[in-house]
Amino acid sequence: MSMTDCDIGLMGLAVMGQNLVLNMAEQGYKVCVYNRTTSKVDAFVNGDEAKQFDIVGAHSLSDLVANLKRPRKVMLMIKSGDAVPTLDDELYPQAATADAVIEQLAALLDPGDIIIDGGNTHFRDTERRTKWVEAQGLLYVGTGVSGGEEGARFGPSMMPGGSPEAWPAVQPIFQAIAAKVGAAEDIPCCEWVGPRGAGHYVKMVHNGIEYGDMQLICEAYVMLKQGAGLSNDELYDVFDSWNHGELQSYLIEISRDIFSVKDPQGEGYLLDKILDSAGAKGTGKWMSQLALDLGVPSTLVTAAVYARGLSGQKQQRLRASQVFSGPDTTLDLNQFGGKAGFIEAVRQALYASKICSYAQGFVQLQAAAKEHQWPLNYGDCALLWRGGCIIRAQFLDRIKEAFDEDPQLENLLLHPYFKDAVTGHQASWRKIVIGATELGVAVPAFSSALNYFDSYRTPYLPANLLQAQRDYFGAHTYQRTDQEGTYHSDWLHLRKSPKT
Ligand code: NBP
Repeated sequence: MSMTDCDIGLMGLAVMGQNLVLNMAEQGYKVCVYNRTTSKVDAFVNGDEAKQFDIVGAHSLSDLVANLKRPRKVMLMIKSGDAVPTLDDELYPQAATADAVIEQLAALLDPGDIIIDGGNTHFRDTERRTKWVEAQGLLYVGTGVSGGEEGARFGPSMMPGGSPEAWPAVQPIFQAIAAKVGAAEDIPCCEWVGPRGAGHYVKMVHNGIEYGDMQLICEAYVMLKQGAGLSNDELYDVFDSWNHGELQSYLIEISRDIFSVKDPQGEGYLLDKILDSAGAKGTGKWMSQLALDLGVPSTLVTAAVYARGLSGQKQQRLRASQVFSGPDTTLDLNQFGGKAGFIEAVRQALYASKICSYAQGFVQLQAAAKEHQWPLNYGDCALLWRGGCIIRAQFLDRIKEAFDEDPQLENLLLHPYFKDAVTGHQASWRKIVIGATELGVAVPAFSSALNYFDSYRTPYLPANLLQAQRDYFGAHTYQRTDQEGTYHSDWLHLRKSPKT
């Protein structure tokens, strides 16, 4: 018999769903759960952890709906997007699957009820679904959820967007389960992001920034390892000290920990036994694709996506390594003031590059907000990432302060704090990129960040020649520096006759 007293329903009892339910239950909410494979419902509800709470199992979507208080709230934590997602819905069967679930649910719900998608959904799907669900008289929330299993259980970062009228109804639950930051640990890493797909866009940018952070840390690692021959024990100490300074972050912390782990199956360290071939689930690629669409240079995430792609071409790399050899040289650490100076230079290169990466992420968010008419609050976005999620870091407080001071800040690099940091670290950053080039060690993200910085900060780029070329072969026209208007020249007739 239906009780109609559950605060929220959740469909999708895999890792994320189960842990979110336990988190909600621990916060005092009564949750009704359902899963496509219904045996998982009973297994979960009767499991050791869930048994301690008042969690109700449902064996059909209609049972799930029947158990909920009004306005009903049903959260989906189901697979969204396959391993190689594409933006084309016809080639993207999981999107169609989620659409089918949403259609079934919509038929069971009443006006004012709320469908919530907590998966890693492409924002275009969320834009489209919000409109469709609203047209059925219902409300829709597409929320980013970050922090993996641990975050879901003890406090994720949450980035909700969709129908604004849904926010007051979901806010208490979301903010109760979200990670908390601040001196009193009372500021939830969950705030309304904006209409339609805004929440999933912010989550995608979070993931893209995560790609950049991870790649930058890997480049710092390879430079310390191959440039100065640091052992895993030394790397542990370096990362531990970095984690007490301006680089303090979850990713530095877990990297430090990784350097300490011995291989449970034999001699040496586990890290040294791991194949250097990286996987990806596609959100980094989405961010790169959308940056290209917007015409904004999010080069760090793109470099990171390509770096993963090249790492995956292990057999090709092995074959090429038989054909080519890099420079036969070692780094002269004296130019950095010795080993300690070199380690500090790598740290500075990492921090300066990281600032560029975040600057790019926020520029992309600003461009997307303009295109899609989302009134985004960038300081809040930084706050949402301050705790619970993979890119959580002290540094995000500085970003929040920067956007609180100037909500229209054009580029983070222009804020005095980041300007001083990049200016102060610039010399070391250049030396590390030069050192990597001399050594023949690829640092695509360090150098991409530096190239972005140099392109951004210069009043002159060689695009005058580019425009001339375009006008020469395609009559694409150009503008002049000394006069208003649009010009085209007959370059063939104006040119100097070539020597015959
Ligand atoms: P998965 O992404 O592995 O999805 C498994 C769940 O989806 C199961 O409950 C499964 O039901 C259900 N499902 C599938 Br598959 N196809 C379905 C369909 N056609 N109809 C109904 N249900 C279907 O689980 P997860 O790793 O817990 O992630 C859940 C969501 O959260 C995903 O969108 C993911 O991208 C996102 N996310 C994950 C993480 C993370 O760290 N894992 C972090 C942040 C966000 P079944 O039991 O019947 O197969």
